[in-house]
Amino acid sequence: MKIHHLGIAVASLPQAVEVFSALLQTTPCAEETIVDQKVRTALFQVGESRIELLQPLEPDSAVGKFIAKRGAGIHHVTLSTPHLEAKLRALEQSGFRLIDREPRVGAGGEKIAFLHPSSTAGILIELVEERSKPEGGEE
Ligand code: CMX
Repeated sequence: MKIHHLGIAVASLPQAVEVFSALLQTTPCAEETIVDQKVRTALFQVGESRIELLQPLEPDSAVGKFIAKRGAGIHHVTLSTPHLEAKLRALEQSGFRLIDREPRVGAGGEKIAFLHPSSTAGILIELVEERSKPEGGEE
């Protein structure tokens, strides 16, 4: 697997975008509201990986509750894998606790699923299905 992105919970997306734009000397490659997850996101490309800033749209949301309990900071680590369904079955067999038993659609229309932090050393892990590269071309 590869590190696809790190998700960082922030209280204010505009403020965090300003900080990370200055730090990385670039602008976000994508911004998106994910209604289902109750977040607004900004994505920065960092080498082969990415940093995803997440601002909750509501206090009663996964990211809103996280900030209230723990403050802003790293919210999840996302790993990319081929064949997500098969990976979920294998992880479940190995004793990992799945939040999503089946993949769902996440940012950018990608297939994603979360593993519960209680079975992954306290870190929320998101899995995303690796997109196949176009034949003969770069990603
Ligand atoms: N990382 C590590 N631990 C976390 C966590 C996180 N991101 N979010 C919650 N927890 C911990 C809490 O600290 C709490 O621990 P304690 O019991 O020790 O206090 C425990 O999990 C329960 O927390 P909670 O606030 O009661 O939250 P819930 O149980 O309702 O939900 C979770 C927790 C992980 C199941 C839920 O947040 C979830 O389903 N997350 C997956 C979806 C998601 O995070 N979406 C936002 C990102 C969307 C995107 O990137 O597109």
